[in-house]
Amino acid sequence: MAIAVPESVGGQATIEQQVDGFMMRVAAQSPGETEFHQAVHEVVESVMPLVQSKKAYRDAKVLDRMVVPENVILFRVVWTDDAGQVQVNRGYRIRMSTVIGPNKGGLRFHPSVTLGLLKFLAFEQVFKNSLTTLPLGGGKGGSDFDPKGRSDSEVMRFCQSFMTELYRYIGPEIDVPAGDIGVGGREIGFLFGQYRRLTHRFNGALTGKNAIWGGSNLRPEATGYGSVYFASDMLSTRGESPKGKIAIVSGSGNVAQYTVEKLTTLGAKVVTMSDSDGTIMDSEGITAEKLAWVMELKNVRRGRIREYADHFKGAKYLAGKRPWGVPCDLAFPSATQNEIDEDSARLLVKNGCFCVSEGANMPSRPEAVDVFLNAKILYGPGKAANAGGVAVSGLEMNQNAGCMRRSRQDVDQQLCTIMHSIHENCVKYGQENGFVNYVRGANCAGFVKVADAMVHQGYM
Ligand code: NDP
Ligand code: 2IT
Repeated sequence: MAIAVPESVGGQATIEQQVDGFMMRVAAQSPGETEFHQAVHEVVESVMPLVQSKKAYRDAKVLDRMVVPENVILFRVVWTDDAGQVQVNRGYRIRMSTVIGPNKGGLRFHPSVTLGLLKFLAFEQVFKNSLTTLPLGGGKGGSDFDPKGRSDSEVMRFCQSFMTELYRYIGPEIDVPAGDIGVGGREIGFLFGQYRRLTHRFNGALTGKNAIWGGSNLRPEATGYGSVYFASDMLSTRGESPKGKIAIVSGSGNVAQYTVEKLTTLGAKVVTMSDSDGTIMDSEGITAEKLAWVMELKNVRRGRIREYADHFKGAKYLAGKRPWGVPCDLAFPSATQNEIDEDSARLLVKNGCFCVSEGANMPSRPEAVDVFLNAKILYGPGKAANAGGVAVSGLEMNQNAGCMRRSRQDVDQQLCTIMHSIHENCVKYGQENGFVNYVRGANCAGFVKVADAMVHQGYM
């Protein structure tokens, strides 16, 4: 049956009607891509008043253009497993926007990866990258390949096959992938090796490289550290700091690990980490020594977080549970999208949590976001709070282009400066009678730069 879809969002309609009309069209154009619709809805709700107030944005149809990728690459990845069996996966790269710089964004290897999931991530990335203050466009890619339980040789063969197609589409001035879920230092190494072999070039076509072959100091730490710096900035608006606070963290991968590290250094006590099977709760706190054990468990032995509770006797393992029921002051969702639903958000607020900083991309469902905003707690959405990772990727590109290397202190200083600037921009655009709505702030601040660049560069 044909769907009646409004052609335009102009006229006398209210902002809400305009948002609904726009979303009907997006849903009709991209059926079934629920995470993409969710991400678009959140941005459109924030920016529609800006669009309606500026004729140049309406005339140039900036919003209609932003929800259609510039280009999508979908390819077959064939490889053989250790048993000699042929395996077939799907590979993707979504080139969402190049209006303020080359496409930039991570690669995700996870069985849940689909075109729609990557479109949500690529869409978010455009605004996040705009917020970093650096000249970075937006993109995202990945595969439904599941690295869990695979040997290093299987991961290498998969990465080589993946890059054998992708290499034609990337490059330092074109599109620069990096890591995300399931893609860390090991995978970037295999991907870069194959890129170099196929192109006969050593350049900055990927970020997140090892520091001994072109990577930036502090890139592994950047997302987690940045999320804590952003939380500190939010806390400082209420005369508070992480020191002495109880924090919960979800996930136990790259972002979670360095979030725990920075929080602990700043004097907070972190009492949880998790993976897709369950959560560990350690009421004595995950100290630097315990975190070093977790890093060895996850990054070297590639084990499961439940082993923490066997090793550290005071800790409990909550099988099948997420951390949100554990009382805390600060929460750092750092695992995956939609990991906080409405009930979890209510529980967090009820138990006294007053600051949420999102290391993950879109970890809170829209109803959970409403709970945080209505409770007027400090809520930093992913596209602002986790922008430190891509920001240091931007610095890595810059170091590669200039054949130079910045010190750890220098990169940390720049990361702090960038996170402060993102925070300031969110405050500038998100003020609501003394309360800062960081969702609106991040969406509007990220949007304006991209929309202005689209107007300047003509219709394309
Ligand atoms: P990792 O692969 O290193 O770690 C992911 C962690 O999240 C693991 O503990 C994993 O558990 C858990 N997880 C993944 N999927 C699920 C799921 N469906 N349900 C429950 N837990 C899950 O990834 P990163 O740490 O790099 O990424 C974490 C989040 O941060 C993602 O949302 C990513 O998009 C975002 N992000 C990452 C950046 C980066 O620089 N790496 C930058 C900005 C954002 P398990 O082992 O069981 O799968
Ligand atoms: O979601 C993200 O910002 C990332 N996965 C990092 C992207 C990057 O290019 O460093």
